[in-house]
Amino acid sequence: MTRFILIVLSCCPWLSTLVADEARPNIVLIMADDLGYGDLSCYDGWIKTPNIDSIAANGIRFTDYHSNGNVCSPTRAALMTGLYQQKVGIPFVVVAAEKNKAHFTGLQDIENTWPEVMRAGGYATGIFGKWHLGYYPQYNPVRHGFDQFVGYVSGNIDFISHIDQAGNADWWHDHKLTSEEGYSTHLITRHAVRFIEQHANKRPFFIYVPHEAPHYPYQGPGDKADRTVGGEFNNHGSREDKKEAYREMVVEMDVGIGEILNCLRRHQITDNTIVVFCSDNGATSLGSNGELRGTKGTNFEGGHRVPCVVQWPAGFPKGRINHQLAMGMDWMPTALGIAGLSEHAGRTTDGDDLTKRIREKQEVIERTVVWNGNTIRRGNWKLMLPQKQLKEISLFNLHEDLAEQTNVAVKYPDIVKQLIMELAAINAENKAVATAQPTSAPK
Ligand SMILES: [Ca+2]
Repeated sequence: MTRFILIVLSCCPWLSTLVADEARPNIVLIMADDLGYGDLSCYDGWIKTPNIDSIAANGIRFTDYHSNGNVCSPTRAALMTGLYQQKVGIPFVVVAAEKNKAHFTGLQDIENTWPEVMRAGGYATGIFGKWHLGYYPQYNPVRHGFDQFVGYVSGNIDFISHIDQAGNADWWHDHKLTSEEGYSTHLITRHAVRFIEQHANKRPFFIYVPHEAPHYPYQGPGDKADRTVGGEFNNHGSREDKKEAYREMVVEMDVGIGEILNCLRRHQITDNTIVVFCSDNGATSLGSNGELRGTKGTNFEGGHRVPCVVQWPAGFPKGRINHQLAMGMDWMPTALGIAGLSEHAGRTTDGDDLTKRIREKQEVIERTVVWNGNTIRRGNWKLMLPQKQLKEISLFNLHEDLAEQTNVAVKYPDIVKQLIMELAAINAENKAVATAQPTSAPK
């Protein structure tokens, strides 16, 4: 029998691709926008999210997972490249207003992106939702490895009229600005499901589903549009009961995730599909970061320690809690390792392949990572230079003080000194290889 297969394979080389494809898992990467550590029911949070919880029950729930940035664009730059966002030249938010130079920045052609590698390796690739890595045509996701893009390029849009906070229409099918009726969360789900239906059991696929929820404007599925082109509006929306709107937004996203999981079941590809769900930074004060200090936009744990669950029934254990320190930039090297595409990663990634740490029960491995050039973590130690909401150099022991209430810098001067040196070294390395960004409209 084996001999027969070998003969057939040598006659028909394309068959070997098919055989290999059959073994390679599909990947569904779902990311919420501004969802906090204390929002989901599987993290003892205040919103019931049975579908996201089911991913945790079927796989792994991380307790020490972090977004690379404490705001949107940097996290996405790191996620798409496996690199620190500083190296990609996107350490700040790409803004909608043209008067700000950060409006002209975006993902440059020189980057070797995760979808580019997947596509070159035979995967069908699609993105449905928020991009936020550049406004200009050369930054469009279809120029950076995605076969298909439906969604928006700015930081947020009206969930119903799809207008960004600068008052511009922002809903795209690939390169084309389009108008499509529907609540953005529903459209994101619908297009993701359609893509899966088109490719299931034909080609392995990689889809990236960056949801808008629960970022402002706070609008539930039953609300009216607040924004009009060129009109005046409150960016956060007109609802009085914003906290309730926030809850409705998370619930609706969870329902959509249920539809994606159902679609996988319908096509009998659940077993060999990796589903990752995470957030891109911590919650604002409207949501919950649980016991963590700080919110979105700060480097306290509340700014970047976020929910993350993953399932892959054919390859990962079930129902496990994982305490390893993990980051957004780890998912690209993890996926490439599993898909057998690691050698095509381009620049050496800063992220780690998490596969072994997910599969094997082991002691937590010490790791050193940084946030935003002024915060460093090594093992349980976290050092923060003076910054937003923090006047003095601070050292926290997260093992004993997850809420970052007690600065122990004076007690451990040697650790402070070492961490400041390590932070400076990583900053220097990131700066030395950082991709240049234009300061005016790119040609
Ligand atoms: Ca965000």
